[in-house]
Amino acid sequence: MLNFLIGANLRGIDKKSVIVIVEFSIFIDESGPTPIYCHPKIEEEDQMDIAMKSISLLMGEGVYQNGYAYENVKYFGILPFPDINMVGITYFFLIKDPNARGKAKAATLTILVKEKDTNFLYENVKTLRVLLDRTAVKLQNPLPDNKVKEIMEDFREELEHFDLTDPTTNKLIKKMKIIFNGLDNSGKTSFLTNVQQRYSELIGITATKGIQRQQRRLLGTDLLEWDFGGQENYRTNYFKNAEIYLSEVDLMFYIIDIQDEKRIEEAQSYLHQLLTTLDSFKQYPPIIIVFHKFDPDIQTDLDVLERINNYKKHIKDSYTKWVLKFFNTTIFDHWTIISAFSYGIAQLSPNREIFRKHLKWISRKMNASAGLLVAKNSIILSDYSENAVVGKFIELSESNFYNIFLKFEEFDILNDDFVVWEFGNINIVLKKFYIDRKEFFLLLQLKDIESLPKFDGYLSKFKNKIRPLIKNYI
Ligand SMILES: Nc1nc2c(ncn2[C@@H]2O[C@H](COP(=O)(O)OP(=O)(O)OP(=O)(O)O)[C@@H](O)[C@H]2O)c(=O)[nH]1
Ligand SMILES: [Mg+2]
Repeated sequence: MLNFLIGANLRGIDKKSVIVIVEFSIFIDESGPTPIYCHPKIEEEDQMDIAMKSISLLMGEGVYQNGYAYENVKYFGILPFPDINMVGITYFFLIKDPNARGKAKAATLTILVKEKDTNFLYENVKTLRVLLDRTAVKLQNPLPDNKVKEIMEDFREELEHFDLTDPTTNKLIKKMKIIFNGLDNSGKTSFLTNVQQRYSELIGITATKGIQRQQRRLLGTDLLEWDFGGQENYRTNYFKNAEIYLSEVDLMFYIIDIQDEKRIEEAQSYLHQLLTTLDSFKQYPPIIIVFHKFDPDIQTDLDVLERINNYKKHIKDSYTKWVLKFFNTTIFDHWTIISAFSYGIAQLSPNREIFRKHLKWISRKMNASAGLLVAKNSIILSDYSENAVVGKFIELSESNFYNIFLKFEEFDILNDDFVVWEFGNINIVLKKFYIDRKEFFLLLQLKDIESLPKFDGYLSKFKNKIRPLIKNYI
């Protein structure tokens, strides 16, 4: 087995290199997942293991598209290969082939590192993704063996040049720095407190003095939340010492008090200053703009809505270097906050597309128009909906179902981890389940209940599909 080989210094591998194996595999109709190119030449059994794990991650109905728009089928994920003590970054794509079933063949390109170097993948995820994509495009047509070899060797060479990052920053627990910014009194601390559902503490919040840091563990990653007190004297200090406060940011929330019309300009100029600083550090993390204090009594106020739209447009047009997303939130509706927060966290997950793909799979099987996968602390790991209206509905109603479920549990009146609600033609299913002793919820909005008897079977497949990804959610 490979363990042995690594211990004995795998021949052909530069000891200093972090990247241990590169493999290209194809799913062949008659023989299943097949390694086509692997460097170095590890044992066949291990090559097969890599081919199987990476391809089976996404194989399934509907993948092939019958030769139609096959270029768009591209998934990317970080997965464990525990049998060989490695972690890989895998790119799943289709190769055009008129003779194959579905007129295309599934293929994967995988880069593997030792488990202890997992961080290397995360730290370089963006660059690796570009390199993988570029190579996959070259491999997307049927090619003779020597051509494949040539492309793969070029790919390896590119990786060698790039593989210079010293993985001394190895941490067993990944850390993500998430910053919360906005003017004083905009509601940052209340927002964060609300994420924790600590309603009782909302009353006692006072202005934050300087920066308040707290840490939250989510599926093996530490989220370091930095709450930046927004008073002017603190703000000045953040910019003076920007390399301390504003470096290595993985995600930023910017909170704007939508009710405080007088200070909107000031809020915009603070945002501008923050983004200019991030730009000067060449940092382009996802930015979540939160229009906060969007309380129930002003939600239908046309002036407010128009104002929000104008700000949104202005911000979108002004800052094109970042991925920006906008949310309206209020502490009077926990859900608005949890959905903004979850969206931001999902941006940190390299596996988010694969999660959605699997959620879509079970939703389709169950004839559901929408689905949500929720972690125990009510953070949404993934969502799927057939259309925006259903998406909105499920978003707005989820927390209610979830809370009723928890109440049922509290009073011990459930004899199963499973509830179905029927509202006319809508059926809501909520199921609690475990993966590696961690608790999750799946919420589905069904169009009919015909598929209910098959739910357990589908759920167990779904769990198998997401199990390897959960550990590497972020
Ligand atoms: N109406 C309304 N008030 C809110 C909401 N969220 C927070 N507030 C109130 O806004 C005030 C300021 O909230 P904080 O959370 O302390 O604001 P902050 O952004 O942390 O302020 P600094 O720490 O000074 O930067 C408090 O009185 C909160 O009760 C909301 O959604 N709606
Ligand atoms: Mg505060």
